[in-house]
Amino acid sequence: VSISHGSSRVTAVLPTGQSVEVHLYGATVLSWKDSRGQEQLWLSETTKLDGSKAIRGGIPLVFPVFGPSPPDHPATAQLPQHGFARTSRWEFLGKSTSESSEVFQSSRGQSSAEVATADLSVKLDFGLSSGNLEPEVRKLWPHAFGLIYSVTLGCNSLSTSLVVTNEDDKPFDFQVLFHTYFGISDINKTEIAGLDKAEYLDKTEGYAAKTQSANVSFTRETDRVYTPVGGPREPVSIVESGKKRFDVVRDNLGDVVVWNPWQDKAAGMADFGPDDGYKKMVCVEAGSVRGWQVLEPGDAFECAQTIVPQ
Ligand code: TA6
Repeated sequence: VSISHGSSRVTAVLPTGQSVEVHLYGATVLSWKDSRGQEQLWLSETTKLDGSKAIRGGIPLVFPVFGPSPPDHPATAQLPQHGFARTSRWEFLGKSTSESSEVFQSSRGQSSAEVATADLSVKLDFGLSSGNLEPEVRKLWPHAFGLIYSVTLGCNSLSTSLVVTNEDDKPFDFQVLFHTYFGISDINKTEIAGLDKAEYLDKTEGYAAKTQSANVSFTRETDRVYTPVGGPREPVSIVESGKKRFDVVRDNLGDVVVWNPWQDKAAGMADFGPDDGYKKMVCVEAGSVRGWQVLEPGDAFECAQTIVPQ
């Protein structure tokens, strides 16, 4: 496992070739490649990376509010859309590796060269707290908190997890979501499975409440907040041309947002490029965004997603 920690980016590579790259701005995963070096996420060709705007693509981290702050929630009313986590500079706290497969001892007794690669993984930890938050941001959400965001690269998976701690003397509430942009080859041949019979709010129709029947397919701008009936353990899958590409398994995250901006919205975003890039991406976002998680003083909240390529 090799780690390179440039000024703003941390990259991890497994001996089997998989790699992940995380930008310290927002602790945003920029790239996740399979053992053949094939990119599995989508990143806009015109994304900003200079801190002037959230990164468009990869896995932006949404906290403490999803979307624009709702009018009935004054505590987050002054925050930018999707909160401050994805536009703050995080600290790299370090890495840990695990080899849960048996290790073959070579005749010479050294094992590293022969380590079985079945379950090798590397976990990268990132931190953001009220203590290192920009003061003007701190004013907009004046709570004492700690965030530990972990990105775990495995031979057959990528996990992201977040631990939120309340270090204040009064409770606060929040929403959280991993805004994952999956790379696909053609949105017209892509469906989302695992949401059958799920209730959802249709953001393209004034949050109208609807129920999903069968797989989600895409023919226009799609922006929906699903609450799958099977609960977090039920995988949601990205299916392309009838073949499963990715499973997304959730831990303590009851909602799944499905988004594709389609042609006009994509063309209208300066940091979304190329304009027809909407055909090559789909956002399937594990989160807790319908309602608010309340955290009592001293308590911690943990959530995670695990993405498994099929
Ligand atoms: O996750 C879907 C969504 O809430 C859409 O409504 C759209 O706004 C998208 O997020 C991107 O938001 P952003 O602030 O990154 O442009």
